[in-house]
Amino acid sequence: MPRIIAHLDMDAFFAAIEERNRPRLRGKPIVVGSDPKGGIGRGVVSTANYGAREYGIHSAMPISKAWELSQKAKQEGKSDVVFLSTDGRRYAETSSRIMALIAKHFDCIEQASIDEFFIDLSFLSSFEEARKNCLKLKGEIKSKEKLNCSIGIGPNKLIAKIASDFQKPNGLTLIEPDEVERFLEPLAIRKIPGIGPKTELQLCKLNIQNIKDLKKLSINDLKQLLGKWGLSLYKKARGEDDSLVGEWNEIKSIGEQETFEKDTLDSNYIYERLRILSRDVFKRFTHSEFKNFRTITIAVRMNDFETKNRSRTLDEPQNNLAALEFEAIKLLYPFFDARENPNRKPIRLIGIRIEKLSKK
Ligand code: TTP
Ligand code: MG
Repeated sequence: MPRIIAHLDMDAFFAAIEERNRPRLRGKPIVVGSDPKGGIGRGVVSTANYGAREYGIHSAMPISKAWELSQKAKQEGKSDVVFLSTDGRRYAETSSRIMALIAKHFDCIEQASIDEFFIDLSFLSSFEEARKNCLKLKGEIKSKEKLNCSIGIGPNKLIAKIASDFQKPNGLTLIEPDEVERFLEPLAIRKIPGIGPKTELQLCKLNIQNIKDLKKLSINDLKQLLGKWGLSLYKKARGEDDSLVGEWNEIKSIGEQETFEKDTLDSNYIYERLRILSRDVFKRFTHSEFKNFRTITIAVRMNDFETKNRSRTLDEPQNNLAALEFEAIKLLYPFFDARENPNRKPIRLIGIRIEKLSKK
């Protein structure tokens, strides 16, 4: 019996919630993210709705760039972009309500991020039944939450996830086992979860653009090129994935980051910001289901965007703020001298996160 797995991903999630809550914004291009400050703002875009995406604006783009694109569109006589700040609490509340709604109908679910969910539908008799159930679920989310989502259905989590992205927004894509190969081969390698800009570049150099090209590499080629990740990629290119719903992407870290108003090497200021971020992270940790953490990681981005992550894993699990602050500050020291920052580049952003979280 083949498994039947669905992946549900909300459309333009943060922006769609804002649009729903403020009827005056209906139909307008919306960007949710940092304050653009008339073009000199320094953060990034969290998300853009589909109207704003038509202007070329997308997640993780510098907010100043999004501003520039919005001004260009305005000059061309197109609608003005509405810029909004993020309201994490409201998005998390909506996310939990959606989770509860899915859980009312299905037992085996995994929340993979704030706006995506896997559902194991193998108990249904056919893919056709799965499609009907998913259409019903989409309808229910629409009527209760006034939000659209896209769903992919396939024989495993990998195919379901790639399929949910295939006809966004408001799509439903069903890939049966005998269609997997034909579905995957023409797709760009970037569509495989886990292939980021780095792997993409490495493969691009070998003239590999789509999944069909990728399948020309043997297990050994891929192992040599990418190590252990190469082995897993070999399977993914063939649409294979045995992981169970509930196994992927459990919350693995809790983190916060901040882009400074001005690039700086003022150590007092940076230590103070790190302390505040540590407290925010700790607060989220104490409200989470986790009892301990073992790894502390800081991220430091310089003015030229060079970014370094530095981690320390403790021998014993910890649960107190002092340990978090102490380790974070130790990791930060070397960025004020030649060890981590020989050219004394000013710092643009710092981040801190805790990992290896445990519930006991
Ligand atoms: P996504 O599902 O990646 O994006 P989306 O829901 O906005 O758009 P779509 O799925 O229709 O393509 O991410 C879910 C939310 O997570 C998104 O609304 C905002 C947030 N997010 C960020 O804050 N930064 C990011 O870089 C990304 C990718 C998402
Ligand atoms: Mg989404």
